[in-house]
Amino acid sequence: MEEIDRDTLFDFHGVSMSKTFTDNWDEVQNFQARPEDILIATYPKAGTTWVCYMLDLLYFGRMGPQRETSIPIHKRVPFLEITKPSQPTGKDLADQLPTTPRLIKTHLPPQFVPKSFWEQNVRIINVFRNAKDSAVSYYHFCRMSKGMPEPGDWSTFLQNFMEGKVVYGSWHDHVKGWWEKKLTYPNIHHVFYEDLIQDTGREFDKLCCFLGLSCSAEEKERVTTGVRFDNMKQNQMVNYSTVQSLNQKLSPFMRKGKVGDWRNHFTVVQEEKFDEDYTRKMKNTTLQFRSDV
Ligand code: PPS
Repeated sequence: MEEIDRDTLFDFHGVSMSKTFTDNWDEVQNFQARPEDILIATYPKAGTTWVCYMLDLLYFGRMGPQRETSIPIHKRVPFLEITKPSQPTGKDLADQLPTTPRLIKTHLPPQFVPKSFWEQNVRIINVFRNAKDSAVSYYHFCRMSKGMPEPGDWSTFLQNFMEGKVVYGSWHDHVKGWWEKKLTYPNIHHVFYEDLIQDTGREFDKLCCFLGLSCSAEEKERVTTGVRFDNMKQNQMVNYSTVQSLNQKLSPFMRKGKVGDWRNHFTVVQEEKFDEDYTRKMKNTTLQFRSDV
Protein backbone atom coordinates (compact mmCIF):
# COMPACT_ATOMS: atom_id res chain seq x y z
CA MET A 1 0.00 0.00 0.00
CA GLU A 2 1.23 3.47 -0.93
CA GLU A 3 2.62 5.41 2.06
CA ILE A 4 0.83 8.69 2.69
CA ASP A 5 1.86 11.31 5.23
CA ARG A 6 -0.82 11.79 7.83
CA ASP A 7 -2.39 15.23 8.09
CA THR A 8 -1.99 17.35 11.19
CA LEU A 9 -4.72 19.40 12.88
CA PHE A 10 -4.82 23.17 13.04
CA ASP A 11 -7.29 25.79 14.12
CA PHE A 12 -9.27 27.00 11.12
CA HIS A 13 -11.61 29.91 11.98
CA GLY A 14 -12.26 28.29 15.35
CA VAL A 15 -12.70 24.70 14.13
CA SER A 16 -10.02 21.96 14.11
CA MET A 17 -9.36 21.08 10.50
CA SER A 18 -6.68 19.50 8.29
CA LYS A 19 -5.30 20.48 4.91
CA THR A 20 -7.15 17.75 2.99
CA PHE A 21 -10.38 19.63 3.71
CA THR A 22 -9.17 23.24 3.62
CA ASP A 23 -6.49 23.46 0.89
CA ASN A 24 -9.08 24.13 -1.80
CA TRP A 25 -10.90 26.70 0.32
CA ASP A 26 -11.36 29.59 -2.12
CA GLU A 27 -12.57 27.28 -4.89
CA VAL A 28 -14.98 25.60 -2.49
CA GLN A 29 -16.31 28.90 -1.22
CA ASN A 30 -16.93 30.03 -4.80
CA PHE A 31 -18.78 26.83 -5.71
CA GLN A 32 -21.91 27.60 -7.69
CA ALA A 33 -24.81 25.60 -6.28
CA ARG A 34 -27.98 25.12 -8.32
CA PRO A 35 -31.54 25.16 -6.97
CA GLU A 36 -32.07 21.47 -7.80
CA ASP A 37 -28.90 20.30 -5.98
CA ILE A 38 -29.18 18.22 -2.80
CA LEU A 39 -26.55 18.67 -0.10
CA ILE A 40 -25.95 15.85 2.40
CA ALA A 41 -24.34 17.55 5.38
CA THR A 42 -23.10 15.54 8.35
CA TYR A 43 -20.53 15.27 11.08
CA PRO A 44 -18.13 12.45 10.04
CA LYS A 45 -19.34 8.88 10.53
CA ALA A 46 -23.03 9.73 10.98
CA GLY A 47 -24.19 7.41 8.19
CA THR A 48 -23.41 9.77 5.32
CA THR A 49 -22.62 7.01 2.82
CA TRP A 50 -25.80 5.17 3.75
CA VAL A 51 -28.00 8.17 2.96
CA CYS A 52 -25.92 9.17 -0.09
CA TYR A 53 -26.40 5.72 -1.59
CA MET A 54 -30.10 5.75 -0.74
CA LEU A 55 -30.47 9.01 -2.65
CA ASP A 56 -28.33 7.77 -5.50
CA LEU A 57 -30.45 4.62 -5.91
CA LEU A 58 -33.62 6.65 -5.58
CA TYR A 59 -32.73 9.07 -8.36
CA PHE A 60 -30.39 7.09 -10.58
CA GLY A 61 -30.78 3.42 -9.68
CA ARG A 62 -32.58 2.75 -12.93
CA MET A 63 -29.78 4.04 -15.12
CA GLY A 64 -28.56 0.49 -15.63
CA PRO A 65 -25.93 -1.98 -14.48
CA GLN A 66 -23.03 -0.16 -16.15
CA ARG A 67 -23.34 2.76 -13.70
CA GLU A 68 -24.04 0.45 -10.77
CA THR A 69 -20.87 -1.55 -11.32
CA SER A 70 -18.39 1.06 -12.49
CA ILE A 71 -18.86 4.40 -10.70
CA PRO A 72 -17.85 4.50 -7.03
CA ILE A 73 -20.01 6.44 -4.60
CA HIS A 74 -17.46 9.24 -4.11
CA LYS A 75 -17.77 10.03 -7.82
CA ARG A 76 -21.58 9.82 -7.83
CA VAL A 77 -21.83 11.96 -4.70
CA PRO A 78 -18.72 14.16 -4.61
CA PHE A 79 -17.26 15.22 -1.28
CA LEU A 80 -17.25 18.98 -1.83
CA GLU A 81 -14.27 20.15 0.23
CA ILE A 82 -11.87 17.22 -0.23
CA THR A 83 -8.61 17.75 -2.08
CA LYS A 84 -5.87 15.14 -2.44
CA PRO A 85 -2.66 15.36 -4.47
CA SER A 86 -3.00 14.24 -8.10
CA GLN A 87 -6.72 13.56 -7.83
CA PRO A 88 -9.67 15.63 -8.99
CA THR A 89 -10.99 17.77 -6.17
CA GLY A 90 -14.46 17.19 -4.77
CA LYS A 91 -15.43 20.61 -6.07
CA ASP A 92 -14.34 19.69 -9.62
CA LEU A 93 -16.18 16.37 -9.46
CA ALA A 94 -19.31 18.20 -8.32
CA ASP A 95 -18.93 20.72 -11.16
CA GLN A 96 -18.61 17.88 -13.66
CA LEU A 97 -21.56 15.80 -12.46
CA PRO A 98 -23.67 14.97 -15.50
CA THR A 99 -26.82 14.06 -13.55
CA THR A 100 -29.62 16.16 -12.06
CA PRO A 101 -30.17 16.59 -9.21
CA ARG A 102 -26.54 16.79 -8.23
CA LEU A 103 -26.01 14.97 -4.95
CA ILE A 104 -23.20 16.59 -2.98
CA LYS A 105 -21.65 15.49 0.32
CA THR A 106 -20.06 17.76 2.92
CA HIS A 107 -18.90 17.51 6.52
CA LEU A 108 -18.66 21.28 6.87
CA PRO A 109 -20.41 22.96 9.78
CA PRO A 110 -23.10 25.39 8.56
CA GLN A 111 -20.95 28.50 8.97
CA PHE A 112 -18.48 27.11 6.39
CA VAL A 113 -21.01 26.10 3.72
CA PRO A 114 -20.50 28.12 0.51
CA LYS A 115 -23.01 30.95 0.27
CA SER A 116 -24.50 29.87 -3.06
CA PHE A 117 -26.18 26.90 -1.31
CA TRP A 118 -28.18 29.33 0.84
CA GLU A 119 -28.81 31.75 -2.02
CA GLN A 120 -30.16 28.95 -4.22
CA ASN A 121 -32.29 27.56 -1.39
CA VAL A 122 -30.74 24.12 -1.92
CA ARG A 123 -32.37 21.18 -0.15
CA ILE A 124 -30.14 19.95 2.65
CA ILE A 125 -30.24 16.59 4.38
CA ASN A 126 -28.51 16.32 7.75
CA VAL A 127 -27.71 12.88 9.08
CA PHE A 128 -27.20 12.76 12.84
CA ARG A 129 -25.73 9.94 14.94
CA ASN A 130 -25.31 9.73 18.69
CA ALA A 131 -22.00 11.02 20.00
CA LYS A 132 -20.67 7.80 21.47
CA ASP A 133 -21.12 5.66 18.38
CA SER A 134 -19.85 8.56 16.25
CA ALA A 135 -16.69 8.71 18.37
CA VAL A 136 -16.09 4.97 18.09
CA SER A 137 -16.68 4.91 14.34
CA TYR A 138 -14.47 7.98 13.87
CA TYR A 139 -11.66 6.39 15.90
CA HIS A 140 -11.60 3.29 13.70
CA PHE A 141 -11.82 5.42 10.57
CA CYS A 142 -8.81 7.50 11.65
CA ARG A 143 -6.86 4.29 12.24
CA MET A 144 -7.55 2.98 8.75
CA SER A 145 -7.55 6.25 6.77
CA LYS A 146 -3.90 7.02 6.19
CA GLY A 147 -4.51 10.69 5.44
CA MET A 148 -6.28 11.48 8.72
CA PRO A 149 -4.34 12.74 11.75
CA GLU A 150 -2.91 9.94 13.89
CA PRO A 151 -5.68 8.99 16.35
CA GLY A 152 -3.44 7.51 19.06
CA ASP A 153 -5.05 4.90 21.27
CA TRP A 154 -8.77 4.84 22.06
CA SER A 155 -8.57 6.81 25.31
CA THR A 156 -6.42 9.50 23.66
CA PHE A 157 -8.82 9.77 20.74
CA LEU A 158 -11.86 9.90 22.99
CA GLN A 159 -10.35 12.74 25.00
CA ASN A 160 -9.57 14.63 21.77
CA PHE A 161 -13.08 13.98 20.47
CA MET A 162 -14.56 15.46 23.64
CA GLU A 163 -12.33 18.51 23.30
CA GLY A 164 -13.14 18.96 19.61
CA LYS A 165 -9.53 18.22 18.67
CA VAL A 166 -10.45 16.07 15.68
CA VAL A 167 -11.05 16.99 12.05
CA TYR A 168 -14.29 19.05 11.75
CA GLY A 169 -14.00 20.04 15.38
CA SER A 170 -16.46 19.61 18.20
CA TRP A 171 -19.22 17.08 17.53
CA HIS A 172 -21.42 19.04 19.97
CA ASP A 173 -21.00 22.36 18.18
CA HIS A 174 -21.41 20.76 14.76
CA VAL A 175 -24.69 18.97 15.46
CA LYS A 176 -26.13 21.90 17.41
CA GLY A 177 -25.13 24.26 14.60
CA TRP A 178 -26.98 22.22 11.99
CA TRP A 179 -29.97 21.58 14.27
CA GLU A 180 -30.39 25.29 14.88
CA LYS A 181 -29.83 26.20 11.25
CA LYS A 182 -33.27 24.81 10.45
CA LEU A 183 -34.83 27.63 12.47
CA THR A 184 -33.63 30.20 9.94
CA TYR A 185 -33.32 27.96 6.88
CA PRO A 186 -36.28 25.55 6.76
CA ASN A 187 -35.25 23.63 3.62
CA ILE A 188 -33.47 21.04 5.77
CA HIS A 189 -34.48 17.46 6.51
CA HIS A 190 -33.08 15.68 9.56
CA VAL A 191 -32.39 11.96 9.56
CA PHE A 192 -31.11 10.05 12.59
CA TYR A 193 -28.87 7.01 12.18
CA GLU A 194 -30.70 5.29 15.03
CA ASP A 195 -34.05 5.79 13.25
CA LEU A 196 -32.61 4.41 10.03
CA ILE A 197 -31.47 1.32 11.92
CA GLN A 198 -34.85 0.92 13.56
CA ASP A 199 -36.99 1.38 10.45
CA THR A 200 -35.26 2.12 7.16
CA GLY A 201 -38.54 1.99 5.23
CA ARG A 202 -40.19 4.64 7.41
CA GLU A 203 -37.17 6.94 7.08
CA PHE A 204 -37.13 6.35 3.33
CA ASP A 205 -40.78 7.48 3.16
CA LYS A 206 -39.98 10.65 5.12
CA LEU A 207 -37.07 11.38 2.82
CA CYS A 208 -39.28 10.96 -0.26
CA CYS A 209 -41.85 13.26 1.31
CA PHE A 210 -39.22 15.96 1.88
CA LEU A 211 -38.03 15.57 -1.72
CA GLY A 212 -41.57 15.67 -3.10
CA LEU A 213 -41.29 12.17 -4.60
CA SER A 214 -43.84 9.40 -4.52
CA CYS A 215 -42.40 5.93 -4.85
CA SER A 216 -44.01 2.61 -5.71
CA ALA A 217 -43.66 -0.33 -3.33
CA GLU A 218 -41.25 -1.97 -5.82
CA GLU A 219 -39.15 1.17 -5.96
CA LYS A 220 -38.98 1.35 -2.19
CA GLU A 221 -38.05 -2.33 -1.98
CA ARG A 222 -35.31 -1.88 -4.57
CA VAL A 223 -33.74 1.03 -2.70
CA THR A 224 -34.09 -0.29 0.85
CA THR A 225 -32.66 -3.66 -0.20
CA GLY A 226 -29.72 -2.03 -1.96
CA VAL A 227 -28.78 -0.02 1.12
CA ARG A 228 -28.92 -2.87 3.62
CA PHE A 229 -25.65 -3.04 5.56
CA ASP A 230 -24.68 -6.48 4.26
CA ASN A 231 -25.40 -5.50 0.69
CA MET A 232 -23.44 -2.27 0.94
CA LYS A 233 -20.55 -4.09 2.63
CA GLN A 234 -20.29 -6.45 -0.36
CA ASN A 235 -20.75 -3.70 -2.94
CA GLN A 236 -17.36 -2.46 -4.17
CA MET A 237 -18.89 0.75 -5.47
CA VAL A 238 -20.00 1.84 -2.00
CA ASN A 239 -17.68 0.07 0.47
CA TYR A 240 -14.73 2.32 -0.45
CA SER A 241 -12.57 -0.69 -1.38
CA THR A 242 -11.43 1.21 -4.48
CA VAL A 243 -9.87 3.98 -2.39
CA GLN A 244 -6.12 3.38 -1.94
CA SER A 245 -5.62 5.51 1.15
CA LEU A 246 -7.96 3.36 3.25
CA ASN A 247 -6.46 0.28 4.87
CA GLN A 248 -9.53 -1.90 5.12
CA LYS A 249 -7.49 -4.77 6.57
CA LEU A 250 -7.00 -2.65 9.67
CA SER A 251 -10.69 -1.76 9.93
CA PRO A 252 -13.29 -2.00 7.15
CA PHE A 253 -15.13 1.17 6.11
CA MET A 254 -18.39 -0.76 6.47
CA ARG A 255 -17.32 -1.79 9.95
CA LYS A 256 -20.25 -2.83 12.18
CA GLY A 257 -23.23 -0.69 11.25
CA LYS A 258 -24.83 -0.89 14.69
CA VAL A 259 -26.25 1.32 17.41
CA GLY A 260 -24.54 0.76 20.75
CA ASP A 261 -21.14 -0.54 19.68
CA TRP A 262 -19.81 2.17 22.02
CA ARG A 263 -20.53 -0.26 24.86
CA ASN A 264 -17.67 -2.42 23.57
CA HIS A 265 -15.25 0.52 23.78
CA PHE A 266 -16.11 2.84 26.69
CA THR A 267 -14.96 1.94 30.18
CA VAL A 268 -17.30 2.89 33.05
CA VAL A 269 -15.02 5.80 33.94
CA GLN A 270 -14.91 7.01 30.32
CA GLU A 271 -18.68 6.82 30.10
CA GLU A 272 -19.17 8.86 33.28
CA LYS A 273 -16.75 11.53 32.14
CA PHE A 274 -18.23 11.65 28.65
CA ASP A 275 -21.80 11.92 29.98
CA GLU A 276 -20.90 14.70 32.39
CA ASP A 277 -19.19 16.70 29.62
CA TYR A 278 -22.08 15.94 27.22
CA THR A 279 -24.75 17.17 29.62
CA ARG A 280 -22.91 20.45 30.03
CA LYS A 281 -22.36 21.00 26.30
CA MET A 282 -25.85 19.93 25.20
CA LYS A 283 -27.90 21.58 27.95
CA ASN A 284 -29.17 24.46 25.82
CA THR A 285 -30.53 22.51 22.89
CA THR A 286 -33.69 20.59 22.07
CA LEU A 287 -31.66 18.12 20.02
CA GLN A 288 -31.98 14.64 21.52
CA PHE A 289 -30.13 11.47 20.64
CA ARG A 290 -30.57 7.81 21.41
CA SER A 291 -27.43 5.83 22.18
CA ASP A 292 -29.30 2.53 22.22
CA VAL A 293 -32.34 1.30 20.30
S1 PPS B 1 -17.88 9.19 6.41
O1 PPS B 1 -16.48 8.71 6.17
O2 PPS B 1 -17.89 10.26 7.41
O3 PPS B 1 -18.57 9.57 5.20
O4 PPS B 1 -18.59 7.93 7.06
P1 PPS B 1 -20.17 7.72 7.15
O5 PPS B 1 -20.65 7.11 5.90
O6 PPS B 1 -20.83 8.95 7.63
O7 PPS B 1 -20.29 6.67 8.34
C1 PPS B 1 -19.79 5.36 8.28
C2 PPS B 1 -20.54 4.59 9.33
O8 PPS B 1 -21.87 4.30 8.84
C3 PPS B 1 -22.07 2.89 8.83
N1 PPS B 1 -22.95 2.51 7.73
C4 PPS B 1 -24.07 1.81 7.91
N2 PPS B 1 -24.67 1.34 9.03
C5 PPS B 1 -25.81 0.63 8.86
N3 PPS B 1 -26.36 0.35 7.66
C6 PPS B 1 -25.80 0.79 6.52
N4 PPS B 1 -26.35 0.51 5.35
C7 PPS B 1 -24.61 1.56 6.62
N5 PPS B 1 -23.79 2.15 5.72
C8 PPS B 1 -22.78 2.72 6.42
C9 PPS B 1 -20.65 2.34 8.67
O9 PPS B 1 -20.61 0.97 8.98
C10 PPS B 1 -19.91 3.23 9.64
O10 PPS B 1 -20.25 2.97 11.00
P2 PPS B 1 -19.46 1.95 11.96
O11 PPS B 1 -20.07 2.13 13.32
O12 PPS B 1 -18.02 2.35 11.92
O13 PPS B 1 -19.71 0.58 11.42
